[in-house]
Formats: sequence, structure tokens, C-alpha cells
Amino acid sequence: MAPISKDQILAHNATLQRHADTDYEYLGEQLARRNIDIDTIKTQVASFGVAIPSWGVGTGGTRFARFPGMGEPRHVFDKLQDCGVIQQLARATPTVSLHIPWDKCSDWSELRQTAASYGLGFDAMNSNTFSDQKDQSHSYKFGSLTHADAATRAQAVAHNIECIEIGQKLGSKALTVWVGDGSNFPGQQHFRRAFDRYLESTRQIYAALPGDWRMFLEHKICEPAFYSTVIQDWGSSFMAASALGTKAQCLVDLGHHAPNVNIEMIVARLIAAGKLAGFHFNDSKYGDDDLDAGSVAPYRLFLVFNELVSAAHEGVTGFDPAYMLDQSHNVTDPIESLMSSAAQVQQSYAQALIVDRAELDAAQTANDALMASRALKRGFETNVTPILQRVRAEAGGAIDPIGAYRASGYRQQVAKDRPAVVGGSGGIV
Ligand SMILES: [Mn+2]
Repeated sequence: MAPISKDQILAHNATLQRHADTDYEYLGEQLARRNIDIDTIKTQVASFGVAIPSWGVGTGGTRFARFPGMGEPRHVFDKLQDCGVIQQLARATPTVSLHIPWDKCSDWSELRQTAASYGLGFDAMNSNTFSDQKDQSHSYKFGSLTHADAATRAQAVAHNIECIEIGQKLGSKALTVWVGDGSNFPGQQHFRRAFDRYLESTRQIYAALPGDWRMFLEHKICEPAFYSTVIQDWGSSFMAASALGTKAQCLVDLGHHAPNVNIEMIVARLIAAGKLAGFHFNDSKYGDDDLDAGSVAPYRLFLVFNELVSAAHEGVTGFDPAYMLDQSHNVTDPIESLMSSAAQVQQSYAQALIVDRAELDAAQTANDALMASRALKRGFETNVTPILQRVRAEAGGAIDPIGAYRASGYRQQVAKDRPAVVGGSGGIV
């Protein structure tokens, strides 16, 4: 089931093929001069995938308002169709990450089959105890997994276990837990007791994990609680993951840190500790802005990938991060933003792959700061677009995904069946 016709993609590629081939050849020559085989890099990039969050295909919103776009997905099947378009054209997003209860449906096996028909699988499951669901007995206004009341905590634990059970039906292998629990006033919450309650609750969830599953603990500095949050930073996350066991690891959302925090260094620490779960990619200027990956600080994204490629290069034991986009699209067509962000992440990976590791090692050992910096910059400043274009085209995707998408008229087409939505599910997590 292909949302966009293959002939349309081929016709679009035909107009770009000659230039794409010339550019690939020229880049191949340049890289050969640095003793890098472009086809090897291409193969590595082709095997890289980043998951799409189901909520990403809807228009997001801010704390102030949400301005819906046309043809927004009405339910999880529409969301899968949009994810199918993204994967069909950009060929970098083979999995979808669901959010419960936003993506609840009555037939999980039908959902799994539908996903497979688009060539999609399922990534980590995401629970939601940061907002109240219809008909739930206890409110999360003052917390969920860390709530002072045991019955509220039990309800939040049960919801997470339900997410695991749904995920098992879909072939997912991980549960991501992010809680908004925290406080708005000094003194409102007993810091140590709240953390102890978090451990007590997450232990029960951890005990329900199937043997081949992982639990991703996502930290966030602030919001919705603005004085303190229980899992505020990677230190708290690391303490919790260590207490829980080997299946629990720390998830890094790039937007969940204070401005100027050295995120690539946090990544290196988590790798060293065997506790890096993976990523939620996005970009930010001020806080958890959920801007498109690499739109503001592409060098930072590259530096994160430099740590990842370095760990893979050195064969760090147990190194197996999960990659996902986590963005809120307010002024763009979400499909375009997600395709462009997936390519940005792929690009950072490719640029990190072409860093000369031996040269970097030698410069570090010799305390040659300038040459070390240059070794990284040479990777970052290489235009790897021809590699990405070739990867997409060889997989049946579009040389220029956004151009092909606009030419297809997909959005106008689905808008006929999907009435404009006011409000709707979405959010920033
Ligand atoms: Mn996130």
C-alpha cells in the first residue's frame, strides 16, 4: 500500500538524477583523497533509521494556542498513512513510536498489519501520566508515579503496564517513561521522598517488562512543573536507571536541558556507563522549544553523532541507542518537517562517519587543540547531500523528498477526507 505512486517518484527523480550522479561522483573523488570510500559511508547511512513519533504528524501547539493545518490525521490509522508517506519518500524512518492513550484503537493486529503494509514497524511505546484521561479515578494534577497518594501511583503504574501489553501486540521492544511530576513552590514536595516513590513505582513497571524489552527514562529540566521536577537531569535519571537494573537506561531529549549545557558530554558519560537508551531529536534556542532537528544548532547535533560514531568505532559493549524525532510543528506541514529533520539527523551521522578518527586521536594525544578541532570541522563542513540522495534513490525513495511531496499533492488529497480539526491530540513531551 503506497500512499504516493511509485511512477510519480520515479518521474520526479528522473529530472534530478543526472545532477545527483555528478555530485555523488565528485564527492566520491573528494573523499577518496581522504582515503574514505564513499560507498562504505553510503551503506552505513542506508542502514540508519530514526523513529517518527505518532504525535509528530499532527500540528503541535504551544501553551498559548494551536493552529491546525489542513488534512490533519484524525486517528492513528491516518497518522500511520502520513508516516508511510514520510518513509516512502525519505527512506530514513522505518518505525513509528506510539503514544497511549492518544493512539488507542480497537484492533491492534489490524494496526500492525496496516503499518507493515506501509513498510513500517513500531518503536518504543510512550505512556502518558502527565494529563488526565477521560473517566480515570485519580487526577495527576499533583503527580503520577511520584504522587503522595498510593492509589494515584497505582493507577499510573497500571497505565504503564497497559502500554507494555499493547506494545507486545505491535512488536515494540521498549517503553519510554516521562513524567511531568514536580513542584511549583519550594517546600511543596519532599525531594527525597518523591524520588523514592518514583523508584517504588518504576520498579513495579520494570518487573512487568518482557525479557527482551528496555525501559527508557526521559529526564527534563522543567515544565510543566517550574520549580522542580523529579527526574530533572541525567544525574537523577542515571540514579533511577542504575537502581532499576540493566534493562533501564537514560533517554536524552535534546531540548530537555538548560541552555548551554554540553549535551554531547552527557551522551559520552551515559555511553561510558552503559546507560544510553537513545534520543529524542529536536532543536532549541531557549528551552524545550521542540524546533526541527538541526534547524538552530546543527553543529551540536553533529557533535552528538561524533560521540555515537566514536563509541561504535571503538566497539563499546552494549552500545545500541534508539533514535527518535520529538518535535512540535507549528508553522510547517508536519510531513515536510519530519522528512527534513530525518535527513538532518542522517546528515549529522554521515558527517560524523567521515571524521578521520586516527587524525583526531593523534591531535588529542599531542594536545594539538587546533588540529583536533579541524578534524571535526572537516567532517561537519563536508556536504554529504549526494550520499543521502543516493541512499534514498536506491531504496526507491525521492532524491528530493520535499519537492516530490509537494508535486504529489498528497496534502490536498487527504484534506478532502479529513475535516479540519479544532484542538485534537498533540503536545510537547
Ligand atoms: Mn521527548
